Amino acid sequence: MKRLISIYSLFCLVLFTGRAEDGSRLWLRNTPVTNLPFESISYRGDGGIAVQELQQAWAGMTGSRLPRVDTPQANTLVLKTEKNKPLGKDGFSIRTNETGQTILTAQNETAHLYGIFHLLRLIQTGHTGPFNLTEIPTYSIRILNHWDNLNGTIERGYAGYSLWKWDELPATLSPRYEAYARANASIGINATVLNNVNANPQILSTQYLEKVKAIADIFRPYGIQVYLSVNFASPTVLDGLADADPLRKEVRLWWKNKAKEIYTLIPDFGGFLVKANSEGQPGPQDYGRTHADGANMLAEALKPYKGIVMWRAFVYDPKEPDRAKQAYDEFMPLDGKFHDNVIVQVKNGPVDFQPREPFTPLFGAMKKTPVMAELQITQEYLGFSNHLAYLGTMWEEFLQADTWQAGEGSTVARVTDGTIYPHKLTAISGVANIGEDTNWTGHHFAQANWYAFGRLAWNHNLTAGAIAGEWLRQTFTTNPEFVTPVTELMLQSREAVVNYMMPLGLHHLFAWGHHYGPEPWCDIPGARPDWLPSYYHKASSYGIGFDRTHKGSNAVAQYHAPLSEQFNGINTCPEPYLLWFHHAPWDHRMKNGRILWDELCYKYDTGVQQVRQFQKTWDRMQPYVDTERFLHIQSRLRTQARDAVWWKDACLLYFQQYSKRPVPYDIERPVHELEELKKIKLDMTHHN
Ligand code: GCW
Repeated sequence: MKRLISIYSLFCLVLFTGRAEDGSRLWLRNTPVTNLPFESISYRGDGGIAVQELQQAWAGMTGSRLPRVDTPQANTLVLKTEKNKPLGKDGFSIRTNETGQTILTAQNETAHLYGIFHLLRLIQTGHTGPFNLTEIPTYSIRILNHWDNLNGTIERGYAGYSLWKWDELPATLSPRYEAYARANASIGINATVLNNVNANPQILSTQYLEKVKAIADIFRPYGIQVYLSVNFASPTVLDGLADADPLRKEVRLWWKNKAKEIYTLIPDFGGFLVKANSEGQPGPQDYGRTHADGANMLAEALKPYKGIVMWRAFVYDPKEPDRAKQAYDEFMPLDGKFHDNVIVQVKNGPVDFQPREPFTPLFGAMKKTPVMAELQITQEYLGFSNHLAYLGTMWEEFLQADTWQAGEGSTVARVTDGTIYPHKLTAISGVANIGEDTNWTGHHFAQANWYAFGRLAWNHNLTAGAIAGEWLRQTFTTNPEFVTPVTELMLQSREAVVNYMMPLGLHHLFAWGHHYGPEPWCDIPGARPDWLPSYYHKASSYGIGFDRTHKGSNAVAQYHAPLSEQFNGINTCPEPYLLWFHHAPWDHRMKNGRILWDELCYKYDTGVQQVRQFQKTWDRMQPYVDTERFLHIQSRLRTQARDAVWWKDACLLYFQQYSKRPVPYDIERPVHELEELKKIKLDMTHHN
């Protein structure tokens, strides 16, 4: 009965509102607007995909088409294609002239499409012109990395199964492939890696390449280039070669032939992404060769077709006393040894996508080899798709971090975008949070992270706040009563996660197996030490934190002056990174006068209070949001609030055994028993 009623109410909802508010339309809602900047459009030929998209949006906004005129009049939107070197491949300009015409100039169809989506974004966020702007993207490759497996599961995916229906392809084409391409093009994303970096060699089999081709054909009009993750041992698995030694002739030939086969099917194929000699994946080191040997072999195979290799620097070894140092130690000696169609892909932080990490010191330090950042959009370590955590602020903090490698102002943004080191190859990647859930990302607010990644990849100088505001206006409403408080909520949300999970530079306190809840006590006999929380927090009766100073692992020395010394000094180290770089005594005096233990308690409590505040803010937003999305988000915030208390209690009760100090009396008392929390075992294998 209950089920019947809910089906009935859903039916009514659809009947009265016209559509279910299930989030499927993302930020592309084409909400009706009254004041439109043009009345007609003029273009050559058939106008291509740009005009098609504009007309579709126009129909949504006005219920009719934008009339085409042969001779531009006042209030005509004119699409102009012209050779214009400064605009580059993807750039465009939009100018309203004296006669009231709006001229959208670009070199090709895809750039026109970007221009159209830009205009639509402006219109949907309340701009009516006149326009006078030029947009040239910061990075030439703006790419998503899907960690999607061929069996339909997604590693660290929290929005259901994979969008790619490998079993049905190439015969059956899901309509979501095109919807996906459109959404990405709307924010300037121009490339995607379809499969997991823990790559199944089968992706390179002829059978799968035909499936890949079918997807690539759908993406092409939207300017999305397809890449694949490849398994370094593919020649042995697929064709029985004796080994995959990158210096052996047969192996090199195998890759050349494979590249030829791929490009015959997909002439604009992007290239390979490779995880090698990392977490058990095969790689050139299996044969005593270097990462450069491996990458260069693949680069050579792809070169004739202008393909590129994205070679990951995510490497660590249990033998290393400090995991955070290894990528730098392994890759710095190879600087300059890679072919020019190789780019080294480096995670933002030196450990692994934690709620907060300092930037990986390879940024800026590798000068002769192009380096690209890998960000994680999926919230592996930030509450999956249960927690509202807007990552725009995290990425802004990272991109604007000063590496000092070429003097002050050598921000991560500027050492990767070709400004400081003039590499032609520039790119940025984000591990996708997209799955087959109707709303694409599980949590409605997780759409904002996909959106923010695209916008920052297009322009890394945009602020997290501006992006959040843009996204909210398009996704919910332009009403400032809603936009102002919810932007504020979004801007605080990542810091809230840091506070209730791992404040003051703590990291990797996550439960074994999944990375959702806390298990700072976790100890599995025989387990790799660098997979256990105690390796990172090192709590003792003296204090807490990882000593990476000159007296400890000396990871600080991988940073350029003055950062190395700044991080090295316990009183000069920025407090958000204190326990990342220092094993500090419990009574260490913080800048606000509190001792470390007390400050830790206040931070955890602040995190909990912040989420409680988010709940209050959200409840006040009910009048501005459709019921469906309102309730969904409200429910997830409740989960987040409970989880925040779980994190606080688990960490404080556990660490208190070492600090032997009381939780400051003016904050809320723990409500759980440590022993009870230790018993929680989540089965996250079926989280999907
Ligand atoms: O973040 C860790 C994840 C692994 C992942 C690995 C990587 C794809 O826990 O699931 O594997 O990093 O980035 O290679």
